[in-house]
Amino acid sequence: TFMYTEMLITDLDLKHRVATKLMETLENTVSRKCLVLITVCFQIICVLLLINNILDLDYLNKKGTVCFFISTELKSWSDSRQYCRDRGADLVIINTEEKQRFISSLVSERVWIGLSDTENEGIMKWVDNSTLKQGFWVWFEDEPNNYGGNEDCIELNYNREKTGWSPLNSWNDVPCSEKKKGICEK
Ligand SMILES: [Ca+2]
Ligand SMILES: [Ca+2]
Ligand SMILES: [Ca+2]
Repeated sequence: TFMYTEMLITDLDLKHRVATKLMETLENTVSRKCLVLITVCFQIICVLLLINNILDLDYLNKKGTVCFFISTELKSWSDSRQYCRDRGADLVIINTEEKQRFISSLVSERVWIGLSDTENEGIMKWVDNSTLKQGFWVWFEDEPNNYGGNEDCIELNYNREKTGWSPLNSWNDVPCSEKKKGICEK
């Protein structure tokens, strides 16, 4: 009986050890598979993000690129406009506060923008023939005043010396023959 019991215990012990070993191997295999799966998933996500970024950049390049430049010569409004057009651009159209602030930050002198009332006195039109939007007023104090009955072209006057100046009150109508640089937009 003693021998039998001992053998049985030994046998049970062996079975237990074998079972434990099997379980360990199984767990190792499963966790290794999990690790491989997670790694592969991570790589796929990385590749997808990369593709997404490239597509986004491509989209932005096609849609969002706007280029501004300042003419290098002092010219009348129409000659400044021609300067821009010769370079595939036109005088700038400022139709948002954000753009007004941005353009203001670019300049440090009086410059032409693409706005005038040459055709009909008092009706301001942009170079794309659209009428100046109501509610977007960034005129300098008491402007436009059509001073002397001869002011039909609009300058942006970045007057930093004058107290109370802000980027949002800087437009003024002046004679179109005045010579100054222009802001072009491409
Ligand atoms: Ca006029
Ligand atoms: Ca005028
Ligand atoms: Ca004026």
